[in-house]
Amino acid sequence: MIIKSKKEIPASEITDPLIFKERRNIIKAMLATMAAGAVGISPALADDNNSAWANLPKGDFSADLLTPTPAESVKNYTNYYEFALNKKDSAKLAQNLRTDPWSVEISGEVENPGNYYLEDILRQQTLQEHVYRFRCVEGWSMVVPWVGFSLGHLLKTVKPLSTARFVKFTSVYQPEIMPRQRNNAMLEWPYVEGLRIDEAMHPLAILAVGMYGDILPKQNGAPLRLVVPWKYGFKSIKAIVKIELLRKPPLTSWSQFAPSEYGFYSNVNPAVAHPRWSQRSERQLGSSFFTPRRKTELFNGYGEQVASLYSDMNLRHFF
Ligand SMILES: Nc1nc2c(c(=O)[nH]1)N[C@H]1C(S)=C(S)[C@@H](COP(=O)(O)O)O[C@H]1N2
Ligand SMILES: [Mo]
Repeated sequence: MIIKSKKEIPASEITDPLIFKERRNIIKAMLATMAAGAVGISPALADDNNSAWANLPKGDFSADLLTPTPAESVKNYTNYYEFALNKKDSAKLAQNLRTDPWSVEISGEVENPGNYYLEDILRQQTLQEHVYRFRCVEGWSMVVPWVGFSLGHLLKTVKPLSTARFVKFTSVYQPEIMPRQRNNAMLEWPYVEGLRIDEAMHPLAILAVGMYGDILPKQNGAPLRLVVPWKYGFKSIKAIVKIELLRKPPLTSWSQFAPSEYGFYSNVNPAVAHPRWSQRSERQLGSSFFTPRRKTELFNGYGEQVASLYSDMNLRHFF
């Protein structure tokens, strides 16, 4: 068994609180190994020849041809509505978030539910750099070198039951630090997102703990966020504290708030306009005033990898 639930871990093995201080070091050490080229595909995935993953590219998903957006642009232009609507303000206010210690509850339709320290999860996962395009429904985009691990790989360690059809993600609730939770502003808090189980198991779906070769800044979702590059940015939920496997689709924060604007799938699709924004093109963060807008691609350019997940769906239906 790869990770254990708390009750199965002998007291002597429970992570020492001091180890939380070591999170950055754990990640840094793994990154150093990665830079040396020693990190390949993790054994659990390599053995998995009979699953849907077998035919997909393995190992390194870095898209060499993508040029990352300057890190400063990514760090200073953030959507984090628990803190503020304004992108600069949210980047500043998020510095107050408490990310230490951090544990993630994984429960629902699984054989091994539990509450897992992030450090214990990290020690069992293979970190890789994933350079992905990222597209917000507001019409801007960026290219980010995330550092993360396969969501599907983590889910497998808790052994999903055959009844697990959907995955629900919940962000942290810290109203004393997050002003818009305190004021009940806009969304129902905490922030909730979801995926269908096959989407969650897709190798492009990752949980990120870092970016640009360092730990994740608080405003970008530290210490643990989802990244689903073929979907609009709001699906990529930040500061995850709970992952539940469910029989039914969860009600997500944005669908609940504005059902006519935000559906469950939210795959990037330039042919289907959002009621308030055309989705045909995107402004690239960090590009100059004179740079033309980029043409948005179906599935954000990841159609070759993910289109088969939706072969029975009418993509002209918004979201
Ligand atoms: N918890 C939480 N997660 C969130 C959001 C949020 O407000 N709260 N905003 C979403 C939206 S709309 C986008 S576009 C991305 C932005 O990620 P970034 O700020 O790292 O660029 O985070 C998503 N995840
Ligand atoms: Mo967004």
